[in-house]
Order: sequence, then structure tokens, then C-alpha cells
Amino acid sequence: MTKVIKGGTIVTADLSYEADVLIDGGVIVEIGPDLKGDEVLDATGCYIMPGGIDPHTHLEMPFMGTYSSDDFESGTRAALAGGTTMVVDFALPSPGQGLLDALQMWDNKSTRANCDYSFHMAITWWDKQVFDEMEAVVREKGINTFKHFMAYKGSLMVNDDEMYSSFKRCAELGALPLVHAENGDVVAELSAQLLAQGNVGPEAHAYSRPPQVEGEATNRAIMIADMAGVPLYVVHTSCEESHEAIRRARQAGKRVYGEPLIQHLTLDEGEYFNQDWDHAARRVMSPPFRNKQHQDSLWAGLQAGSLSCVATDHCAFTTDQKRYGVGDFTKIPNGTGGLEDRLPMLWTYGVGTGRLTMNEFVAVTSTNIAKILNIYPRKGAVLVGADADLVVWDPEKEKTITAGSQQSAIDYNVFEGKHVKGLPRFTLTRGKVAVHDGEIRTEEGHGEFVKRAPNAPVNAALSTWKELTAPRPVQRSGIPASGV
Ligand code: DUC
Ligand code: ZN
Ligand code: ZN
Ligand code: ZN
Repeated sequence: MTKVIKGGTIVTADLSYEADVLIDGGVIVEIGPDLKGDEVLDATGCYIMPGGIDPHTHLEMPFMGTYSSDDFESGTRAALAGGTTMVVDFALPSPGQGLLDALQMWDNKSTRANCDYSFHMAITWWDKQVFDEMEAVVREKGINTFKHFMAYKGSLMVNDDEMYSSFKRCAELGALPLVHAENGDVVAELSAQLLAQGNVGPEAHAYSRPPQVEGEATNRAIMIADMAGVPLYVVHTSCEESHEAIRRARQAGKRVYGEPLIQHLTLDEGEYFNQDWDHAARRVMSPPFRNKQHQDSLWAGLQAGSLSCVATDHCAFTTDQKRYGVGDFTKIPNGTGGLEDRLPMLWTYGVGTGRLTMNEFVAVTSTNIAKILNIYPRKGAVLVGADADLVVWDPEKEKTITAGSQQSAIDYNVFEGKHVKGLPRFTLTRGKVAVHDGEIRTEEGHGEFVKRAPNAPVNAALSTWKELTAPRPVQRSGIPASGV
């Protein structure tokens, strides 16, 4: 059974043109005028784009005494409803747990996925076992990215020595390190101070994580990556301080990628102040929402190319879960949702306002991500031979976002009341229609794990500090060469 998408305009990261798309066996087999197929999907008035790839989700994640409430079924259903056809989640070893052991746990959860997926492996502790297992993770399991938390002191956080060792290992293996860049020591100190002063409400969460903690950590991670001779990917870049560090590194020829979230692009710190407790707590995430100047910086970064892609960090907790933190903001589970809304929100506030072209939209929601994660052109492309992970986008279709009609399992939506114009008419996952005009036809378990090969050596960081890693003379006797 072949399918043909007819009458639409193909929009890729490079160009826009009118053509039909013929699909067979889950892949694109022909692109051109007047194609015929067994089943016709009408794309009149629509754009045919690579499905979104969300490089950053936390589905069914054990975190802060609970589990995030969207699992691989509801999370990927939400993704498809909004035009996203692949998610990259995180396997998180608990302290002392082996990487392969943790990966097995995430493998078990992900069997319910409705769309394709991959994992980043988190490095949450460090010893020889972790060093050794990283090789199997890359070469046998097909995971070429390792995540490092510079915050969450006492649980997920790694120290600089561990991060440097892991970054060097990534360099050897052709893997890309990721960082959650916030100075965890300073966050812990500020949090304790705020609590001691009686600032226990959700707004104090924002005060405990000012832009400086993110800027400092981003700078530090970039310098450590440079010393290790490895590129770097900075997740959820939320502020000018972090963006500035990324811009400067890229200007110096270092391969550093920044990933703003749709939440930080469109919601600001006003969500925390003079709001009722539930409203503010539902928006507690790390990093927190920032002011308008930071938002402008992020939009400018997407336009200028200093920021590479847009993610969600989808990590959804119900209101009841958020209420674990009544009386102590540090116990509010950190995280917000966005999987279903990333594409419509970015289209509306980016393309709809003239801040992004349609081609830039495709680049930052799909193609750039596929390239950075080394799955292009199987994903992120409308090309013969690519997976038919596609969204047929209707620029005239509108709705007001509301929790009542969302796919996510939680009881609210941080974008509640936002009006979006631009929504999927069809979402296809490897050729299967999962969404048609808002009607959900997902198939639990349809999603497959996508292996990602290590990057070629050409993807090494272009370090300006070569002399540091070059062989250096050593006074092996330990006695100073010229007396002291
Ligand atoms: N930030 C969040 O808000 N939630 C999940 C993990 C993270 O870094
Ligand atoms: Zn994070
Ligand atoms: Zn995250
Ligand atoms: Zn229809």
C-alpha cells in the first residue's frame, strides 16, 4: 500500500517548492509532480515538512520523589498531535547504577512509544565502570550523546573533575556531551538563604536560579569542553548570559550548540509573581522563566544562528505532584510540558510574527537537530530514502490551547489560553497517519529506537587551546630543573 501526499508545498530547511510525496514501506520513495499512490492525502493549501524532532524530553522520569506524569505512550501521543515525530529522552542511572543497566530500564518503558525515539545517556556519577561502559553505550547501543547535570547538588550533579573526565571520554568515542548548565553549589546556597528568610513560595524558585548561575556554568562547561577537545551542546539555554557565552565560543570557532525551549521563548517571569500558588508552581522548572530582554536574546539567537534548535524539556507533573512543595519551594517537582505545543507555538510566535522564515522553522525544530544528533537524513529531511516522518501543516488552522483537549496526562497546560494559528492536518510516523485534523490514530508500540552512530572526527571542537593538549616536557625526577 503506497500513500501519496498531493497538492502541497514542500518546506525544508533549505527551500520551498510544490511537489507530491510518494511513500512506501514507511520511507519516501519519490518526490515530484503528479505522483500516484493507493491512498491520497490531500495537502492543498498546506506545507509538507519534516516532522518535528524534540531533542529533550523526560517521560516517566523518576525525579524529586516522584515520576513525571507523561509516559512514553501519552508523551509521544502528545508529540504526534502537535506534529513532532521523534523524541530524544534521557536514561538516568541512579548513583552507583551501571549505564547499561539504566538503559535497560528506559528500554522497557519506551516499548509503548507511538513514534520513534532515542536516548541521551546521563553521566550522574563517575568511576572506571562508567568510563568502560560508555564505549558499549556508543558502539553497541547506538547512543552518541552524554548528558551532564551541573545542578541538582546531591543527586544528579557531577563535579568539574568528573565532567572533564567524561568529556575526554566523549572525545575519544566520537560522542557529544550535553550539559544542564547551572551552578549547583550556588543554587543550593541561594535556596538555603531564601528558605531561612521565610521565602518558601514558588516565586523563590526563580530567585534561587538567577541568569548568572546559568551564565557561569555555561562558560565553565565551554572551557572544559575546549580543554577536552570536544564539541558541546547546552540544553535549555534560557538567558543572555548563557547565550552570550555560546555566541562567543562559536565566534572563536568552537563547535558549541545552544537549545532554547519554547517555554522560555514565549513565557516570562511574570508567571511566578503576583500569581496564585498553583499557577506559579505549575511553571516551576529549571532554568526558570526569564524577563523579556532574555526572550529577545533567544529569538535573536535563532535568527542569527547562534542558537541551533528549539526543544521542550517536556517533564510534566500534575498539580497534586507540584503541591509536594507547599511550604518549601525546593520540593516542587521541577518541570513543565510542551510536547504538543512546541510547533504550533513556534510557528505562531516565530513564523507568524516574521521573526523566523518557514525554512528556519524547519531547521530549528527538526533538521538542525537531526544533523547534530547524527541521524540526518534518515530523520529531519524530505528526501527520497528518508523515513516518512512528516507533518502536513495547515497554516490557516487555529485553536486556543487548553488543558481540556490536550493529549498530555496532566491537568493543566502552561500555555493555557494562547491562541495558535498553524497546526497539523496530518502527522505521519514512518508513513503511518497518526493524526488527521485533530483526530488521533496513534498506535501504541509503533515507535522504534533509532540508533545514532558516533560522529566523524571532523566534528571535533576547533580548539583555540591546542598547546594545552600537546605533549609537554615533564621533569620526571620531580626535582626543579633550575634550583629554587
Ligand atoms: N529541569 C526541569 O525543570 N525538569 C527536569 C530536569 C531539568 O533540568
Ligand atoms: Zn535540565
Ligand atoms: Zn531536561
Ligand atoms: Zn481532512
